[in-house]
Amino acid sequence: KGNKPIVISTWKEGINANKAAWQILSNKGKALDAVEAGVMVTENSINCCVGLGANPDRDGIVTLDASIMDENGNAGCVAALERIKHPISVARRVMEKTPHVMLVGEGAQKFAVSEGFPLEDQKLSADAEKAYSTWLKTANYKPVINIENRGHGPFAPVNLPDGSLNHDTIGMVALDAFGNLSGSCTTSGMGFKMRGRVGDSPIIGAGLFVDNEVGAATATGVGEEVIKICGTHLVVELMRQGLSPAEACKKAVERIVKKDSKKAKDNQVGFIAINKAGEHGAYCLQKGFNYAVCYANDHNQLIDSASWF
Ligand code: SD4
Repeated sequence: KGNKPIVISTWKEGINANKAAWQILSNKGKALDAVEAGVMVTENSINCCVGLGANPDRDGIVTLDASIMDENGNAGCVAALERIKHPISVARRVMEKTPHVMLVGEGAQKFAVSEGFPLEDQKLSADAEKAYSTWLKTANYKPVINIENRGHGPFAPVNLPDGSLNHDTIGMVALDAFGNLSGSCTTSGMGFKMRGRVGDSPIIGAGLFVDNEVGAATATGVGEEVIKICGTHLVVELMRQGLSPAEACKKAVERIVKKDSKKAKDNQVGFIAINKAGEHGAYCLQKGFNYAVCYANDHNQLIDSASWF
């Protein structure tokens, strides 16, 4: 009862990202190209949590994390990348053009520039500037649950030029017409994070994992919690043992709860997954997480994830 091709991605912004991915998948394109083009849409839009318009770290600097994986188990990642618009494409270049998996900070930026990526302005977007100056008043660091669905800044949702309120860190996984799986994940990380902090999104097996024999998964939410259980690797391994995507995501969330149920109550983590048959599923800690599922021209739909709490 699965679908092929299929693409799914995190949060409401996933709808727009899926459209770009579907364009490729529906024309017999590769899942790898689809997951790159898909999340580039989000990197290009002004939003709190992805791309150069996103919230900065505590020092006021936007630093970006991204990862990509193809059907052969190849992977590329960048972390703490500054002033580059499309970290997902730099991650892909790391995968395809270097003997390495991950480049960080200055070295990642240098590599991006050498590959022809333009060095963008350091300036914060107007929305991020506003959110940052509000944050500076208290300089209180506490991740806000479902921030991606509330808009800009951790305190008050702000209407964006396009009238939309929903923005996100984006993770995307896809199965193409040839039955191959790929995935991508890109983010500015937690808003107002410590300088140098890296989350789960650029870490293979944490924010993203693809195994072409079994399935693919990506994560969103408090990256520290995802890293500590090797979240998406766990989801894929659970699918290998026969669990459905939704069951596997639930088990991974359960692992987080079991470790520290008190802490889990205050955090959001969400997983989404697809398997080789094109079935999809999700699970999260707190209500309010959703994901976009697309497997036909007229089927690109936002689905509310079931939650532990
Ligand atoms: C991080 N997981 O840097 C990312 C943030 C995120 O929804 O996904 N927010 O921890």
